[in-house]
Amino acid sequence: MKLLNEIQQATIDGRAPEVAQLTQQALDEVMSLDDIINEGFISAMSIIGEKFKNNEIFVPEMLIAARAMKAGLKVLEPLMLAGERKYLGKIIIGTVKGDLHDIGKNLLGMMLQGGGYEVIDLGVDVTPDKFLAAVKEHQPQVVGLSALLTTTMPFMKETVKVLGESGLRDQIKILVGGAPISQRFADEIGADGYAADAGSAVELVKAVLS
Ligand code: B1M
Repeated sequence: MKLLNEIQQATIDGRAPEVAQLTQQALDEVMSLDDIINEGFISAMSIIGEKFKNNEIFVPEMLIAARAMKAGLKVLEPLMLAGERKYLGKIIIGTVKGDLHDIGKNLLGMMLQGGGYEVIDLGVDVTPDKFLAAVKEHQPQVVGLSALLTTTMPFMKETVKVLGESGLRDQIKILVGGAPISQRFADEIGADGYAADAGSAVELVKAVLS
């Protein structure tokens, strides 16, 4: 699809205003949110990630592409957030300690909100203690941890451990996700579930709360 290719290329090139404009055009042409996100943005980020791995681009270009993707997501946000206001449950989300990647986590938050859940987003670089304090304060049913770096995966494990030792573990379900995370890792660290993408995370939340 030509327009989705254009969104992908403009995201890779970091042309934020154009990404926003093309995203609006895609919505006007009644393209689905899933197609715009998957074929426009996420595919662009995969290409960016490959280029970075191969030393064809460096951190600034990655950052500029990320900003362009955010500009596109901003256009989609009102549609993703539209829906039920009577919440189905409360979820705390955050990117674990040492990790500053927030695009996937933000997408997760928007999809969960669109799915009818109240979302408390703790942001990035969230320490295990901060997760614990938030659980005590907000008493959610679910905690969603995101990690994009292999070097920050141990903090996901640490967070599960700290929540486990808190005496509150049986009141919450801990779900994990992010590019380097797998079901096997989730099992190893004692999480209650793993989702490969934001869409499946909403399904997973539904399943663990049912
Ligand atoms: Co970074 N980065 N980055 N980066 N970056 C990756 C992750 C990398 C794979 C690139 C590569 O080498 N190919 C690599 C990690 C390698 C590794 O650990 N194995 C990497 C690296 C090395 C780094 C730095 C160390 C680079 C450096 O400084 N030398 C540095 C680390 C900074 C830090 O965090 N301390 C760094 C920095 C950055 C930027 C700041 C420039 C920028 C982030 C901007 C931002 O987020 N605000 C950035 C970007 C953009 C990327 C890539 C290109 C794209 C990430 C992204 O946004 N993807 C990434 C390569 C890649 O992933 N292909 C890369 C799109 C997003 C929608 O997908 O986040 O995977 P994702 O989320 C998905 C799913 O994973 C899932 O749902 C989402 C949507 O469906 N999901 C969950 C995510 N969290 C979930 C939680 C759940 C459930 C599902 O809970 C229930």
